[in-house]
This record gives sequence, C-alpha cells and structure tokens, in this order.
Amino acid sequence: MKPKFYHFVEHGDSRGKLAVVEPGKDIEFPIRRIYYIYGADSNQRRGFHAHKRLEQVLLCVHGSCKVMLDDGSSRCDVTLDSPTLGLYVGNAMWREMYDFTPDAVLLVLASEPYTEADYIRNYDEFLKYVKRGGQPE
Ligand code: T46
Repeated sequence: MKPKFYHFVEHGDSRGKLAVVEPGKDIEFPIRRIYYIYGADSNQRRGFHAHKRLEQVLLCVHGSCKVMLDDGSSRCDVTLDSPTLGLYVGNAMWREMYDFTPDAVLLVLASEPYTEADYIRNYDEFLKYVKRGGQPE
C-alpha cells in the first residue's frame, strides 16, 4: 500500500517558521474537528481501529512518531517527523500509532465531529467491512 502524504508549505523568515493548512486548498476535505495527542507513552501503541466515514490528516508538529496503516490487504509503516509532513488517513483504514518521542505532539485534522458509531474497533469486523466494500451488513 502506498500512503498519501501532504507537504505543507513552510513560510520562514528571521523570526521563525509558519506552516498553513487551508481546507479546499491544501487538503480536500473540510476540517470539522482538531485534536492532538501529546505526552504519549513511547511503549504503548494507540489507535487499533478504523473509521467508516472519517477522513483525517495526521501531522507530528513536534517530535516524531510512527503510524501503521492497514487497508485490509496490505500494510505500511510511516514515520512522521516534520511539522510540514501530513499523512492522509482515509476511511476503512486500520491505524496504529507508536514509537512516540517524549516531546511528540501529533496533530489531527478531521473531517467529522467525534462519533463513536463511526469507529470499527474489532479487526475481524474491519476485514469484513472492507470485503463488503464499506457497506453496512
Ligand atoms: C484516530 C487516531 C489517530 C473524544 O472525546 N473526542 C475526540 O475527538 C477524540 C479523538 C477522542 N475522545 C476521547 C475518547 C477517549 O476517551 O479521548 C479518549 C482517547 O481517544 P482514543 O482512545 O480514541 O485515542 P486514539 O489515540 O486511540 O485514537 C485517536 C482517534 O480517536 C482516532 O479517530 O484516528 O487518534
């Protein structure tokens, strides 16, 4: 599987750096929620789920972490270590985040508000969901 990345433009001058993510210009979906993960335990993996509809872009704006993506037929592991590198995580994609550095801040731009019903937390159910082409039973 080939992950999709965004490379956001860095605006820098003598004062420092600034990066912009503008929906409709830099990413395709509207941003309806923003959350961030910090103080993550480097020995613990997070995630272990897929989403039915949600689209997201993950950016490690400080420090670094790794993300494992699984589309039901293949997997890939990605390192996020730059505040201008965004990883697109579409729906029907199993994800696990791991190897957080102590200073890591993982920023997530999400297309939908938080809805527990959108989560698929069981891996076998996820595989069945993918086989059905993302349709409910
Ligand atoms: C994802 C990965 C990358 C909320 O109340 N609202 C929210 O918007 C979110 C994201 C979480 N929460 C609560 C639910 C849990 O009690 O925060 C707690 C931790 O959430 P969770 O265990 O789902 O965190 P991760 O790191 O396993 O997964 C999160 C997102 O939930 C998920 O959509 O794709 O980050």
